[in-house]
Amino acid sequence: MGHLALGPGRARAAAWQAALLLLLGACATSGALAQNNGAQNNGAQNDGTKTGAAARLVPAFPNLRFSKPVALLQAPGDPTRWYVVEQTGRVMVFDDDPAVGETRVFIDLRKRVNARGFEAGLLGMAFHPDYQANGQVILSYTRGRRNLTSVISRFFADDARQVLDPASERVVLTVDQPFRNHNGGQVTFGPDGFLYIGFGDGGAGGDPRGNGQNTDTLLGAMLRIDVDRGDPYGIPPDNPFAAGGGRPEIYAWGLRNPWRWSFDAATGDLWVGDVGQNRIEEIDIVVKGGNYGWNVREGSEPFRGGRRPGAGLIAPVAEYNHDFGCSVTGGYVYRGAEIPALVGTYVFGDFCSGRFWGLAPDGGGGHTMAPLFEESINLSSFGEAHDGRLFAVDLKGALFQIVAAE
Ligand SMILES: [Ca+2]
Repeated sequence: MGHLALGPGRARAAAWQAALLLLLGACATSGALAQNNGAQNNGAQNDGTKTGAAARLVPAFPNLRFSKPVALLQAPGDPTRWYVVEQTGRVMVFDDDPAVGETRVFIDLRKRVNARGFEAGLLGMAFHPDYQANGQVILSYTRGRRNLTSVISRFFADDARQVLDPASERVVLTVDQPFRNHNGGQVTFGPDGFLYIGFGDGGAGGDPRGNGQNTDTLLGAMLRIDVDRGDPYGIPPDNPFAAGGGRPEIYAWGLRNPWRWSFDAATGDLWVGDVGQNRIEEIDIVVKGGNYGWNVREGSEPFRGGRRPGAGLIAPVAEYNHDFGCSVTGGYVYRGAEIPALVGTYVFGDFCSGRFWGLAPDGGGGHTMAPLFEESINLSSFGEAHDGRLFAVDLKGALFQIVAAE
């Protein structure tokens, strides 16, 4: 992540869509665009129109601006409000009304968070599934001066669920970061009630310490812990290393920087956007015990002489190279009612290029990747409403909604 690609006009869209189709064709023959089980995707037959005409992006709350927003979510049981995580250290709350003109502070951690650095700061928030009853919220942030530490902490809301109390912090888990980038940082409760945590490989470039393939470190992995049992947490008994062989918190590994990810509201599938090194951005469906290849593979290709697919490494569901962006932002499988053509399609995009794609089931167990639209935003995250509406977050401060194309 790092550079801005601004101002791609709509006139260019046709050109890059055509180029993408060429890429998909090339990928299909080389196996670079493969479905989860390693079988080849029929991307070459993609005509680019299945989802390409379905949706567009519009300003969602045009009167609101935020300070480096990186997450957007609703609280369980409350469809009337939104919460925005600002990387600079606050969480803001506002009414779900396009005309809303006011936000208020849910919690201010600016003095506790180290947000100096492109990938540091307040990075994620997860409401406990029983939030309305217990007031629990998990926050994820980086702290420290010379060296960063990733912190996963529990906080408690007031009785009216209007604010989070900064003094209520109880640290759940910390991980020292050897370098300042690739901090991952999303936290989300899964449909199984366990807390999932995404951590990057520790940073620098090329994963110099081999954290991605090392199951004795929490870096380069998706974790799954039980915050309702144990002190400060418990291990789900069916975690891959619950009985030994690696860190028991690990759910899946071989990830470089799983920045944004989600559970399909209908199926529970865990979709992860894993940010690539210099060449390939990828989307994975992450399963328990899966090894997603980093740093022996970048996407579906060997990285610096690493081994070929098939040696126990799970290939991406989809990928694109850096002709089309520089840093993938994982999204959601659309389950809303307003865009029938998009239902069941996984929507994601690129932070740098502002290009959005859809991955639609191809009927044969794989997915077909097609461009959706392109906008001049720095796509930091997506947000899913309880009713399935999908939103996009621009790190520059604004929120957008994905709506049906006219
Ligand atoms: Ca991978």
